[in-house]
Amino acid sequence: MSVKDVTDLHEEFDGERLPPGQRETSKFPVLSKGSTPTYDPDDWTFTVTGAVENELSLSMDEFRDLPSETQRQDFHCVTGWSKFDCEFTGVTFPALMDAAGVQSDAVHVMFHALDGYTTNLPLDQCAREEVMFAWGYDGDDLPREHGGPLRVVTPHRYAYKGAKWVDGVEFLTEPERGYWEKRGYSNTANPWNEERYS
Ligand SMILES: Nc1nc2c(c(=O)[nH]1)N[C@H]1C(S)=C(S)[C@@H](COP(=O)(O)O)O[C@H]1N2
Ligand SMILES: [Mo]
Repeated sequence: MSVKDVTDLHEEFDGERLPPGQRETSKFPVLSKGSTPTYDPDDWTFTVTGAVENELSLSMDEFRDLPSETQRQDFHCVTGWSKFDCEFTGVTFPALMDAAGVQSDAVHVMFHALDGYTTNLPLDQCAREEVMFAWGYDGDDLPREHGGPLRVVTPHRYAYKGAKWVDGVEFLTEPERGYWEKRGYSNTANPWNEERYS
């Protein structure tokens, strides 16, 4: 299995691999606003809505049939820890955009999750190959507490931009704010500028 290494993306932000104010951990801590939500795999559907040519409603099998890949990525939590060399397997955001056909007036994206969490990003910050919908982690299924069956990863942004338990992505024609972005975390969340709070 080939693994695409994107752990050099800090160079794009003129920063060190370890962003300022972060410390490296070998553990993978769990950070959730509440408890891990339960779900029924037979009823689970992933929806793509809003400013798209084809609104999608996919089962897990259908989702896993989309083109997928494995990437080695770093993970930066706004609370100050970074974990290097995480291997995530899943569908890249650009591959999902191809499947849905994004309309020209789409400028922003809202992610929706099973626990009611939401988070937002400008479309140009999502339309990057290292933004992934991941179901695999280090060769296994993504652990439930880390967002299984499916989560978003955003190695170019603090990890609160990556919704665990994601089950919907909504293409918007104007910006909106998600759960933490309404509660004082930075809307932009660039780790190399320490954009932690707004
Ligand atoms: N659905 C959902 N996604 C979420 C969260 C959450 O509470 N619910 N917490 C976010 C925050 S603040 C962080 S730091 C990361 C933590 O991911 P981890 O628990 O896998 O380390 O998930 C993000 N995604
Ligand atoms: Mo976080």
